[in-house]
Amino acid sequence: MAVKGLGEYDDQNVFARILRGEIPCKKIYEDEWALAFHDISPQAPIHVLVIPKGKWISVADFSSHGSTDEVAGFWRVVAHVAKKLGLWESGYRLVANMGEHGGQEVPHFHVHLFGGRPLGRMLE
Ligand code: IU
Repeated sequence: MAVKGLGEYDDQNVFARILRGEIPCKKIYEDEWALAFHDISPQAPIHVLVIPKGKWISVADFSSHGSTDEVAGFWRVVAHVAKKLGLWESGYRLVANMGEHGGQEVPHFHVHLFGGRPLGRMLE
């Protein structure tokens, strides 16, 4: 079920718990800004989630409580992971679902990174 509203951050959401090490993940990369891991239900040969360390639900939180360093640090991890997975030459797709209409299920901001095959114009 998609996230209804984009209000208060829920410390018990599954990605907050993964960040705290309470739930395991197949980690690809982690630094002070972000964590990247394989999606539990991959929709492409490569399907990775990159999540910021900050308590952000959506991009709106970039401006309300994300420092420039945090925002830049997060996006650098996205680029680093794409390179690490060998996707810079072939290309890849980034998707971020926001709120109910965006189909967001986990209320901690995340970017899906899809790759490993031609993806067509859109996934859905
Ligand atoms: P969404 O953009 O919020 O809809 O994406 C959430 C993703 O998190 C989705 O692709 C799930 O397969 C994925 N996921 C996960 O990797 N590990 C988990 O424990 C849970 C969801 I719950």
